Amino acid sequence: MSAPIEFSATVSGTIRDGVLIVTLDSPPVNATSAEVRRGLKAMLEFAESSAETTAIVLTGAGKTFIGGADIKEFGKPAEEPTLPAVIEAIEAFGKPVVAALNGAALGGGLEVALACHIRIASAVAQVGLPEVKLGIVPGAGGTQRLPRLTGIAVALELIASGRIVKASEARALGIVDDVVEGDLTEAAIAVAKAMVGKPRRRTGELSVAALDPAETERASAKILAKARGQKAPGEAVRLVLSAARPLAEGLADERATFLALRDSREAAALRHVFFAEREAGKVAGLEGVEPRAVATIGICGLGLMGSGIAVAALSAGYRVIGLDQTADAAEKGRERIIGLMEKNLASGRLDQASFDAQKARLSVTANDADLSPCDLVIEAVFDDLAVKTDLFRRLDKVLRPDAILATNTSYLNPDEIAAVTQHPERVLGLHFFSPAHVMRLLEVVRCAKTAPDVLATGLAVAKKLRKLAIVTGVTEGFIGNSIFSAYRREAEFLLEDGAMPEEIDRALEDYGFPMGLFAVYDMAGLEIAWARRKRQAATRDPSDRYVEIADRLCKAGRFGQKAGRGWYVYPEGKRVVDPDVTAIIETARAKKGITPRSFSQAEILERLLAAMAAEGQRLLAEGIAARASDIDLVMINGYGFPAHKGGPMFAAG
Ligand code: 3H9
Repeated sequence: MSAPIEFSATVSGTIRDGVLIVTLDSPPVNATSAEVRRGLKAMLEFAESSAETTAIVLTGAGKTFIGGADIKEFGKPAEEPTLPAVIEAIEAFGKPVVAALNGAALGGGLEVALACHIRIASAVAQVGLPEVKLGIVPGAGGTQRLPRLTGIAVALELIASGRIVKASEARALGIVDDVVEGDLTEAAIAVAKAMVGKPRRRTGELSVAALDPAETERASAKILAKARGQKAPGEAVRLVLSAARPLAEGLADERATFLALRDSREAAALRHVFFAEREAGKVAGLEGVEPRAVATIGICGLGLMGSGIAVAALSAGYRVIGLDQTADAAEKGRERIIGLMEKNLASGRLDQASFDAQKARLSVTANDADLSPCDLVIEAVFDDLAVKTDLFRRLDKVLRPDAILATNTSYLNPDEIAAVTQHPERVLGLHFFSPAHVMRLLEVVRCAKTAPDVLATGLAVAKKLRKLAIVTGVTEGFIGNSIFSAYRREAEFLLEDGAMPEEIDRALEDYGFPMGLFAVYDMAGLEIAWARRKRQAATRDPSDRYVEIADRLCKAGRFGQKAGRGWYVYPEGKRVVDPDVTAIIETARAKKGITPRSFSQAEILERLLAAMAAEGQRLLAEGIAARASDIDLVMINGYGFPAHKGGPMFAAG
């Protein structure tokens, strides 16, 4: 083996048996920064002139092959050489180039691999072109080379969704040529040696059959329907569908599209979301704090929320002990949990062995003392202070002193719940969103006395549950429901001022929300919020503007979809405007002497977004949210705010 050869600070190689083994080492994810690109260019120049080098193996240091283009460089002036130029040089290279995928090959990373003359992968490798999730299309050949390996239909699905596939599936789809169980570098060297002097299979030179028009139509309609106004998926579809043309033409089109999208507001928003997610995990005051060990989780209250939490905990590998008020209720809870798991089994998300293992880790009881082995107990009982404080007093007696107690309250003050325990420092809030086994957001509530390692444990458990944890301080409704309340209040003001529910919903849906606010109310049911408003009536400041239209709807028995009517009516399941609702709104306006005026979509949006952003500012000023980007993530992941708009704080900026 030769002495190490440095091509740049991040790209180096050694020669063994005539094979130049090149390693990219640019933590954290070996992104193709300018430094890496310069190194690859220098490496090719060296390999070309080196008589000793007969072939190249390209691999990555650490657990990633190449994580993609360096997203931090986007928005800065371009530096030579460009990635497409490096990739073109790899594909055209006279000596065989083997990609040895030691880990994730994503975006520009997969594009590098696609230009290599053969791709072998370790079993842990993953490949994908996730660019659409960043509001862009692949910009270094992905839309043109991938279809040449997989056919247009598969490439369309992968590129338009950004789906990442495991090595075994990549092999089945023809993206990689082999999956290696043993030593990847050794296998790659053997492959490289065998390729010397043989004809090369250059991806760019392969032909690809155009898709038949019916299939094209069907596939693109499906993708565009999901895109909800985002540009990148549509552009990805256009580029992949036209991959049958000459490569150079396709590459030029792709590059121009990539550059235009990269500089768009949509891409900036999605980049903001990407970095916001990584930032959210960094919580002040927790540096070096070790979380407590958690193996067994108790869940109190096995209704819809508790069962969802149980399913999430079981699938993350925890033992779960469910508690409900009676043996009968506990058994019903167990059935509900198993029912949810069975759905996952039927859909293929869960295999039989995992199902059996999870079932074996679940037990239920109606006896508080049976929770004594728990390291963490999460309560998901009725959102009532007396019910929750009674439960916490009881739990405080049966749990080990180092066990953690979490409340899933949405609107109560967790400090008041913590105050009834002997050890308030072991109490925190874990506010799940329903259905808890599906929704990714988890608000982790730092109460006044929560100990740092208790908070750290909440975050560690959230990570294991594969949730996006956002730390929030205590305020009514925490981050999400505070902003949601402000948004809802503004929507009701708009309603009273003259906008109709369907106009407000259309404005929101055209903006990218999956469903308008009033349609969401109908889906969720209007009665719970009504009950809360009735409870709050006595303490409401009479000088506050109060819109009673929703109350009038409830009084008329319009509780939403379940009742067949709410803000809309639902003949044959389709949402339709109801003149009776219009009449209720008009009566309410008249009673207050309001002369309705018309609102443009832009005005509606502006008012709603401004209300959210103003409430967000309050949360920041009061230290409830640590950073604006945390607020954005809550609204995107819990309330349907379109990710490609970056969240309410980003949108306001
Ligand atoms: C692209 O390739 C365009 C091309 O088609 C065209 C070019 C011409 N750049 O996620 P983690 C940072 S677009 C810069 O926690 P993991 C991240 O911010 C790109 N930085 O690690 C974090 O920093 P910090 C297409 C990046 O092990 C740290 O790395 N590629 C990049 O859980 C660790 O990140 C993608 O979209 C990047 N590309 O997961 C893939 N990626 O520690 C994006 C990460 O300061 N990346 N960072 O907070 C991922 O999906 C995951 O990071 C990966 C590792 C699976 C690679």
